[in-house]
Amino acid sequence: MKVYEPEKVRNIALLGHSGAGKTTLAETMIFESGTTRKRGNIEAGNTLSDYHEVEKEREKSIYNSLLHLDWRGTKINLIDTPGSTDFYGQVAESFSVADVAMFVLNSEAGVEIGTETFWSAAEKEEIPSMIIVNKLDSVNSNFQNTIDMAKERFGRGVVVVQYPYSEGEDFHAIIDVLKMTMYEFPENGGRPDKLPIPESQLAQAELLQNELVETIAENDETLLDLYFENGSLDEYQMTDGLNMSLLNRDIFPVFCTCASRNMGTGRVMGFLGNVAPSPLDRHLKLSNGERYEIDRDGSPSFFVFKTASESHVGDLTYLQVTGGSIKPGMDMENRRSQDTLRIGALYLNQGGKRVEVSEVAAGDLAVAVKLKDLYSSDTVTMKGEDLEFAPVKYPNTTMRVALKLKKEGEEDKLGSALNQIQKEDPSSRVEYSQELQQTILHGLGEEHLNMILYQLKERFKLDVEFIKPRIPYRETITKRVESHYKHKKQSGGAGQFAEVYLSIEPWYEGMPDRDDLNVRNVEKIDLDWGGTLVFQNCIVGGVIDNRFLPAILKGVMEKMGNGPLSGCRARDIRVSVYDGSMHSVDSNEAAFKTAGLMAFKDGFLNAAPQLLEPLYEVEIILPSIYMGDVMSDLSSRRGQILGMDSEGSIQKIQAIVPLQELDQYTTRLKSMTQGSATFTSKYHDYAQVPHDIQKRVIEETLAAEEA
Ligand SMILES: Nc1nc2c(ncn2[C@@H]2O[C@H](COP(=O)(O)OP(=O)(O)OP(=O)(O)O)[C@@H](O)[C@H]2O)c(=O)[nH]1
Ligand SMILES: [Mg+2]
Repeated sequence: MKVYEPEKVRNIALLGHSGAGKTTLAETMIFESGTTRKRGNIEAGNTLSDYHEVEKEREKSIYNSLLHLDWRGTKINLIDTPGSTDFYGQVAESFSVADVAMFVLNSEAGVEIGTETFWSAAEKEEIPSMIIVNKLDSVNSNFQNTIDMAKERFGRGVVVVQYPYSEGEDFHAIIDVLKMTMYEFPENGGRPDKLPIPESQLAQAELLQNELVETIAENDETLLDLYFENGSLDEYQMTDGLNMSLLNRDIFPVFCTCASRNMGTGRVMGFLGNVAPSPLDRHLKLSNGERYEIDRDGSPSFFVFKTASESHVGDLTYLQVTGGSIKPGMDMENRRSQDTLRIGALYLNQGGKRVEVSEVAAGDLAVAVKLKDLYSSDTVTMKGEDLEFAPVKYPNTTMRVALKLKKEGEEDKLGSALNQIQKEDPSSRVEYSQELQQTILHGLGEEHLNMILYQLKERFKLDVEFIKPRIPYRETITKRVESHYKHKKQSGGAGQFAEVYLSIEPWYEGMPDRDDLNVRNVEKIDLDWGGTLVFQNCIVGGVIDNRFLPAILKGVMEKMGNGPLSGCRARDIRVSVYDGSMHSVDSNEAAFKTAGLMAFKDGFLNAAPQLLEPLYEVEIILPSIYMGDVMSDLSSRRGQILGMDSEGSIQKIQAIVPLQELDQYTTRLKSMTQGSATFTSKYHDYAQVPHDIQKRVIEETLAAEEA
């Protein structure tokens, strides 16, 4: 296998809504380039890209996969991504290394939500983007509608390079207004005949060509001058202009394919080879925000954009070479851990198949095996160098479940399985919550979480199920009380004695000092679980020794961590110790701790205690037609609307919703909006729960404690 120089490499991410035909398109491109002899398809479960059993079973992509082909001396790397937004993590990885985002649109449906979501992301990452309109052979194909939608959503930069001569079952030819040629395909696709554009189509083709030329010229002054001088641009000038406009995201050129019948991919690959940017035209981002240019002559380095593992092979590290070239046997250093690692075998992946190579040069993508302790987003350089690339931007999780083992004794096995899953899929997150006594799994939606459950069961052979995660409620009080406790024990030898008087009140930032008490010392404690405890020493006349105050605080803190009301953590309280007594022999720290704890507990329960629940700030993006349903559902979830915003037919809602009401919300939202809405949430604050819910929660918690 030859070493491809960076100018001969194209890194392309295939993106778009589920079912648009990305995997089929990748398969067809690789076949048409002559890189493989057989063309698989989704229905037969034999594509190069969807090689995982679960992908074959479900007939859709779940993991991103790396493929490559050679088109007339240019190596085109394809990263086929899943279209479901539940697998956004997989898409995010492709953004780290893609120089072109190739959006595949289903001509039956136009711009769908997955496409829209990933388009915005590609826009943020400033990745040059192009559009393939696929499925032009399907009965309901509507090219014009697809283009209109794309222009409406993505702007004037969307320009037609190709359009179908006819669509639906009769689809067999594409008119190309850059080449001013018609490509006519044989019955079963493959290499087309190049024909002059038919008379009946000339006017339309010229109109579209003008639009293309004008858009190109608009973005380049030299070309604009030439355009005014000659009234047109030749093909080479257009190609140059296209390259620049593509790079600057001024143009999103549109091509046509019928992936399942092998029509149109040759021209797309030609465009990628001749016009699309190479890694040298683009820059990578460093973690310090600066730009980095891929350097063929520089010191060897690479960036890890994905990790996986396979049963017979072990760890797989997906990487982009960012400097020089790398070869087996080289000793390099992981910048994060500063561990030395020796490069072993290097491969080019064709989905699950691999071809071994002896060298990979800057710009290119490859897979290394058996490199230990490399994580996605790691930078690897030669010893002691100072280089660190910006990490992959994984999306925030939107849904959580608790994991429950059905068999006891498998906790360690579950722990290491979850570690492995998180390593390979950083868009999932696992935490063991001491507070909730549950293992909580966070993900991007039901499909994502179910896929993790599937892995736990099938790959790691664990008998687990999902259960409802508990809510981290908090407790507080709503009025001031005075409380007194005398701890006295006389059993056999030494006795125990401690007496304290506490004043307990709700605390808030900026509350006035107690001028009725002689405040001698104030301790403000930021609690680990959020909120504050203010502890004041207001003892007069030394009725309690100073040395016993920390013990009283200890008692209070213990009860704060295991709230008097329901066992949840307490917050935002001011406790003033203002009186008490001690005994010269029987008083000790343990006695004062108990007295403090008991006085606090009694007082708390008399101070109109209140349960608090976590609120989340959610942002929902949805097509306007579903506004009514989503809004009334939000109000049934005790949601409080903060604002609404609209952009075209897309609406944005911001609201505050209790965490308790967000259980399964991702799924509900999808079903209400036919999968067209997305949402993100982040912790906002704690607030009082309504009385009826407080009653129920306390009963439930106490019942659970008893059980
Ligand atoms: N009629 C027609 N069907 C197609 C075409 N391309 C793909 N298909 C079919 O559309 C379905 C979805 O194709 P995929 O290639 O799996 O789509 P995808 O974009 O990879 O979907 P995800 O992996 O779920 O994101 C399959 O049944 C394909 O056979 C096409 O050009 N015409
Ligand atoms: Mg796919």
